Order: sequence, then C-alpha cells, then structure tokens
Amino acid sequence: MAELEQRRILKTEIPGPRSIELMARKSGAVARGVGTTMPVFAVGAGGGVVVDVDGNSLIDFGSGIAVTTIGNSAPRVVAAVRDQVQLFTHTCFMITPYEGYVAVCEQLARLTPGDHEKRSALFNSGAEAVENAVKIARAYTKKQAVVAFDHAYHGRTNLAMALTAKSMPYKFGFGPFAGEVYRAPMSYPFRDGLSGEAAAARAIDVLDKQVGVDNLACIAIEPILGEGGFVVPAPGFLPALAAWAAEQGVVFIADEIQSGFCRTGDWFACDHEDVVPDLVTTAKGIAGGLPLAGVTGRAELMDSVHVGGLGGTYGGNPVACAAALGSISEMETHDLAARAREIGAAMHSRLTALQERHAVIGDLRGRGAMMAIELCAPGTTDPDPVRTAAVSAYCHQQGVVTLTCGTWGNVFRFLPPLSIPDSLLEEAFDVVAEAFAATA
Ligand code: PLZ
Repeated sequence: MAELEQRRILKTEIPGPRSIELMARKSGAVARGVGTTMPVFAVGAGGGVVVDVDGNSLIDFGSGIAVTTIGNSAPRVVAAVRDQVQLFTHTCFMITPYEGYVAVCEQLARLTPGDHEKRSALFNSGAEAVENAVKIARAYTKKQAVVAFDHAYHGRTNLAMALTAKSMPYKFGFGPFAGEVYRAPMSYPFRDGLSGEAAAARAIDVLDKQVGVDNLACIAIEPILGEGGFVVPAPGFLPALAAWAAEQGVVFIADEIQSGFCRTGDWFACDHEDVVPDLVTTAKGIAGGLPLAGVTGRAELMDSVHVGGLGGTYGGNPVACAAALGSISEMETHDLAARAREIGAAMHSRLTALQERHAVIGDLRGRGAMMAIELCAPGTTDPDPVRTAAVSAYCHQQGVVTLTCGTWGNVFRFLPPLSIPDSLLEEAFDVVAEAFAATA
C-alpha cells in the first residue's frame, strides 16, 4: 500500500455511510459479545493514522491496544512477513522446527531484564502466555497458589479471567473460575497515598497471612497496570515485592504484555526500577501486529517442565516470528525507546496544561508513550466515567481514535504508535483539549 498521508481527514460524519452498512452486516454475522470501540471499519493504517472505508483518516491514539508500537505495516515487518510467507506458512514447531522461532527466543533472552541464562516458549496470545507462565511456576515450585493484584488484567481464558480483577465485561457470567487464585492489594498512589515500601508491606502481609507462602507458587503483576488504569506503582513497590519473592522462593512473573517493547521508554517497564523478574510474559508490541506471545525466564525454571509439556499448534508461527524479528530490528534501528520518551514528554506537557484548566483531571500518570489521566469529581477520588465517555465520544467524532480503561471506566489512556509524526500528536491533543472544553 502506498504511504498514507499523515493528516486527519474527515470526509463524512463518523461513522460514514459505508461503515454504517458494515456495522449492520456485523450485527447479522458477528456475535454481539465482540464489541467495538468505534463504529468505523478500517481499510488501511500506518504512521499515525487509521483510514476507514469512507475515506476518513483518523489519528491513531490506540495502536490497536498497544500492539502496533512500531506503526502499522512497518517496512521491516512487511518485508520479513512477505519473505517468510513465500517460503512456508506453517510446519508446527513441535513437528519440524525452524530457525525463526529460535531467533526470537534468542532476542527475548537478550532484551528482557537480567543477564542470567534464559529460555523462552512462544504462544499466540497474551492470555496463553500468562497461562503458561503459571503452569511453569507451578511445575517448578510444586506449589499451587497464584496471586494477582487489584485492578489486574491478564486475559480472557479461564485461568487468565481468574487472575483478572474486573467483573464487567471480562468475567461477568463466565464462572466458575480456576481455583487457587488469590488477590493482593496493588500500589495505587493516587488512591492510597502509600509509599512503595508501605504498599509492598501491605501486599506481602496478605501473601503471608491469607495465602501462606508455603502454598504460593507465583505472583503475577503488571509493572504498570494496563486495562486497570495505567497505574504506575509507587517507586520501591516492585523492587520490594521482587526481593520478597526471591527470598521466599516464590516465582515473580512480570506481565509486560501491554508495557513491553519500548512502549514505556525502555525495553520493559521493569527496567525503570531495575527489577529482574523470574518470568516475563510478552505479546502485543512484540510482532508489529501479528499474533505472537512469549514466556521468558530463568533457564532452570523454564527447563523444569518435562519435554512435551509446553506447546500448541500455532505457537511461534513462522510468519509471526519473522514479523517479530522485523519488529525488533525496527525498534533498534530507530531507537524507538528514545522516541517513546520524546512522545511521553510531549504528552506530559500537553496533559499538564489540560489538568491546570480542568479540575476533573484528578491524576496524570504513566511512563513514556503509555500515559493516562484519571477523571474524578473535582478535589475527590470519586470516579467520573460519564465525563470520560463524553470526552472520548467527542474525540471519536472528530477523528481521533482514543481508548479508555480503569476499574471504574474513568481513565483516558494515550497509546500512540511511536511512528506518529509530532504534528499529528499535537493535532490530536488539540482535539482532546476541545473535547474537554466542549463537555464541561
Ligand atoms: N496481559 C497486561 O494488557 C491484553 C485486552 C483487550 P491477549 N490487554 C488488552 C480486551 O478487551 O480483550 C492483555 C494485557 C496484559 C494480558 C493480556 C491478554 O492478552 O493477547 O488479549 O490475550
């Protein structure tokens, strides 16, 4: 596809007539449970825009939920996928393996936190990676209890749902859930005002007294909450938890599915505090939009599973692996971690100005190009999901793809692709500012 013009273009109302037609077809063919954030159908995307069937060019502030970090159809991904697809599309790594899978695991060993000996296994989705990380931790420790945190999101499969905190829409009506899953309090500076050390002590007390360390196989944590509201734990929280886990022989799993691969201005969110997890789950940004996920961890832990104990028909599909290698090369060549920091600084200054004008913005937080504002009744922490939805709807109508998140649906999150030009970034924030003014 020819390079897309990097401009916001509104040719019709949003949604336009062809999207409306397609939405009607969707209702007749696609299960209702599969919702959409915007009622527009895409035909192209790249740089910082998504183009719809009516010729509208929308500014992308979502990256397909933190997936197309390097931009849609990035040149190295397109080339790598095209080459691979002409050679072979699938043999199944468990039948006749291929080099791409091994090469991705070598890259994961190199890039994930810590310079210890590592091994990886590849899967199709984030949820599958999380499930496998828990399987591996249980096999290694021969213990069963698993701890997740308040506001956590780890996926939609049964065990991942059990680990996920929020009922509607993720868990509602879908139980019973996997057993031996416990929940600990997360550090949420805006709401609990605790230091990292104090929040860690509070969580550790739950692990110790309510779960019992002798039962505890692993704790799984997002180093920055994703769906739960882009909460950055207070400094010291993650290091204290990781140190406690290491002392107690509990496997520390960092779910970097949303925060990984340059999004936060470093390779992984754990890198900001030099936290070295025992296991890291990755997906989303790893392969520029192709489905791929991984579990990477200490060699002795990963290799404690019997031969044949890990796998799946498509896990580490050759086309997805080629895309991942192209994607990583794109990140390194263009130093996209630095670009994420640059975008983060620009977003921070625009959002600070916005917060000064609108008391409804209670908190501004995030790292790099993973930034959010939390909307609350002025001067309180009472969530304001209604205003959040109104601001978001305004942005959508004006051609900016924005996403919300948070346990109370009152967090507005910003996840632009790192390929977005500065001009579009500024224009999208002009629209966000208008949206706040128009909905006041
Ligand atoms: N762990 C930290 O962010 C996926 C969910 C979108 P899958 N987050 C987006 C939705 O509503 O389904 C996610 C995540 C973290 C795990 C997952 C799950 O990854 O690839 O969606 O299975």
